[in-house]
Amino acid sequence: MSKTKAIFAGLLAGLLGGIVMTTLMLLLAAFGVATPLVIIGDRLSVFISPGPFLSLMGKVGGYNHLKQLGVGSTISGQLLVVAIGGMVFGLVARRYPARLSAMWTMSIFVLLPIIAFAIALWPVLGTSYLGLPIDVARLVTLVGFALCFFFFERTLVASFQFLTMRKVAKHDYEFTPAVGRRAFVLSAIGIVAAGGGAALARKLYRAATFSYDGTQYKGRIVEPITPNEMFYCVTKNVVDPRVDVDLWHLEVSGLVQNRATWRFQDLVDLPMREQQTTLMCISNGLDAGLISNALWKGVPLRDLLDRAAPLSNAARVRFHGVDNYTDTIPLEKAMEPTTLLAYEMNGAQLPDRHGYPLRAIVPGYFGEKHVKWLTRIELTDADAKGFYETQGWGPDFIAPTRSRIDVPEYDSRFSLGELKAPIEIKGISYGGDRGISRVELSFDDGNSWRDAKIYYAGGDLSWSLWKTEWTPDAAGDYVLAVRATDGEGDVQEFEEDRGWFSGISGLHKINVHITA
Ligand SMILES: Nc1nc2c(c(=O)[nH]1)N[C@H]1C(S)=C(S)[C@@H](COP(=O)(O)O)O[C@H]1N2
Ligand SMILES: [Mo]
Repeated sequence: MSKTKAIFAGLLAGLLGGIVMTTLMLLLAAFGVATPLVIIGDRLSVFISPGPFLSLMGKVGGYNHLKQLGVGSTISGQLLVVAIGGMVFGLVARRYPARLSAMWTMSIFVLLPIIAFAIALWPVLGTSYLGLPIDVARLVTLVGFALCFFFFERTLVASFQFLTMRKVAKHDYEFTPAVGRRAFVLSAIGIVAAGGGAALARKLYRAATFSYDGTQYKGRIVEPITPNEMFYCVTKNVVDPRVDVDLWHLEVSGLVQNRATWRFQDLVDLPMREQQTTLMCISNGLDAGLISNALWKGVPLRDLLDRAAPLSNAARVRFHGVDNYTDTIPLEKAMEPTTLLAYEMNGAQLPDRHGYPLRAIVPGYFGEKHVKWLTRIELTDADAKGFYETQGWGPDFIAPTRSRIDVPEYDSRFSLGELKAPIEIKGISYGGDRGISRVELSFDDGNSWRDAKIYYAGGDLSWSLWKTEWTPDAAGDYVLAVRATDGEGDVQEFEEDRGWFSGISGLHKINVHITA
């Protein structure tokens, strides 16, 4: 067999193996099993600090595009690696035909990758989009890896042997035309497998988070309680979990005297608490809508922690989602009666995208801490860090007081001659878990202020809605600004000492143009 033929056969066999393996990964993903296609991205993203992360996101056109780019490059990278691997394999097999033995190829192409992937991806192996407990999920993920690598290895070896086998018939010709025909057969198989993969990819794309990740709630439509379908949404996932509650459980572990696991029904049977709480993403801009308010029903976390009896060195609580998202809160915050494990949202079962069957509600802390699809609560020491915290967000995760003008829109125009009534100004103010005691409006860019009317007071944990009427005296360009005072008497302002990645503070302003 010539060198060229060995390389060519290896390349083709490797590519076919890669296509079969990728299709199998997509199939596993469709069943909620974690595959390298997404968890490599999860593993890597904690190493990208917020600055580069935001600029990368800006360059590719948003979080959704970044995720697509992530999966796309993982698939391409995977195919590139197997193509090169196939060529090297071709050359080695030509030199040392004995190396084609199953023992040898299995070790190189199955065992070795399993070990390498298990080590490199260890922290994210316990991911399950079906909601399996973390330790079971880790095993299932590894079995999935093994299956994928096994199919790769068998396809590679079988295709290579098929391409390079000698004809035992009369003419012992090696390359043409037989190998051409065989290559054709293999390519056809490859195209069929790739077609199957593409169909699965389309199905997964439709189920993916691209259609709703980044949903905002703002403007004229804002009501005191955000309807579930309109509640803002942020997820790190390409495809969100759809938890099977029969497979799922909640673990309480770490620095506790009594470890425990809870079935869903046992949690629901505990004394419950219902409260309105507003959530806001740490990345929410002054004029943006990554903020919403809902009525949550659930169990105070304290009730579970009391039973678990935290050890004296426990200082933080780490929440784990089934999607391998984690975040931490101080133990004192976890013990507040308003820190909940919620299973209902606005009177309905928690929707899938908002964390079914159970999520954390941590009033006054940024959305990041309200871990969805919760499956483990771990008591840890003071140094524990969460997903975004490891990236470098924070260190402050307590929401500053924020207000937004929802009506009128930025750059609105009104003509004095046509105005039949005063202009209505409306919006929201949010004071973390401190509540809102006062809202003021300015029509001269913050030089003078006058009170607005709070027409919906949401309580300490949720936003308040306010409005006022404005009759401009003269034509001109106006800058409207809003500021609130929280329940502790602190007036909303730009906080100079708040770090770059601890959420923005300051006042929302809009331009309004008044003509004669
Ligand atoms: N398990 C899990 N929980 C999570 C996230 C996630 O990606 N996975 N995203 C967090 C972020 S960044 C925010 S802002 C809130 C958003 O909650 P919502 O989508 O229900 O509004 O959930 C948080 N909890
Ligand atoms: Mo967020």
